[in-house]
Amino acid sequence: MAQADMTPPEGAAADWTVPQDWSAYTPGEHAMWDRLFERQAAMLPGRVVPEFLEGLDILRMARPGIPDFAELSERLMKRTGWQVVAVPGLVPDRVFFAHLANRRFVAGRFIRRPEQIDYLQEPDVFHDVFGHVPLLTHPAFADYMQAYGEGGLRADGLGSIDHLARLYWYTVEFGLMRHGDDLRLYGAGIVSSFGESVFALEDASPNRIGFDLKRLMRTQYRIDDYQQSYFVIDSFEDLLRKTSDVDFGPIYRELETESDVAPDVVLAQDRVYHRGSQDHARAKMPC
Ligand code: HBI
Ligand code: FE
Repeated sequence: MAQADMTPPEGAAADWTVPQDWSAYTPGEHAMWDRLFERQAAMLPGRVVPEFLEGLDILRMARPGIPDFAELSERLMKRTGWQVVAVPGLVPDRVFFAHLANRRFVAGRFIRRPEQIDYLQEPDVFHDVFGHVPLLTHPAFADYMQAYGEGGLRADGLGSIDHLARLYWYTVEFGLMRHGDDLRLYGAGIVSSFGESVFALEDASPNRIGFDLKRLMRTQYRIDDYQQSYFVIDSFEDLLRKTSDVDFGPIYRELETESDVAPDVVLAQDRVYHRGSQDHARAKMPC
């Protein structure tokens, strides 16, 4: 994220928010949302954590069309004090952290075009609102997201955003959770993607490794393809416990002296749920 350009774009407020302007969406845009929603709603039951489906119900997200952020915020505010605000796209890290620290989730207002249905670089309204917002109805996860924002503002002051961003990446975006003897999805980057919702749980290629805070913050990640490792938490309460009464300062200092871990590696100390073949990544490598 280029931090130099902290001036908000034309039409955005000082905190980079813009009106969602819900009435400006076209029927084609609403139809794109419905197509993406129906595909995920049909395949997630049995794959996603129950808390996600409960969040969809609480927020009445099954209704047709792109949700109105004001309506989502009204329901969210009552549950966990969160609201959803519209932004033009990726915002500078500090702006992002400040919104999270104040229980405001920033969501892109644009929706992908048909030719982008299975992959786009910037988070659109389907990734942000379908992927991220339902779990904000869960108290422990809502607290975790606010703590991440507060931690991000501190990390920015320490020059440690890159290490902290890995925590967000391997939990909020691509996290898995234990569910009895099985695993379930909860990461927004997974649940908003048809292909990765299958790959992350069922494919033999990626590693699935038990959550360990420091180990995870050493681990690099890919932004251009399915993940080569997924990390597994026991519950949102456990994730919150393991990250909230922790002084990150000493961890950041230790991380400066330790080498990064490549995305495909399994370490001796890892709690291994599945040791991946990495066939998917190998097939993608230039020969
Ligand atoms: N901006 N709109 C938006 N959405 C994000 O998820 C986001 C962002 N800016 C920065 C960012 N994420 C990450 O780089 C931080 O976790 C560091
Ligand atoms: Fe996201």
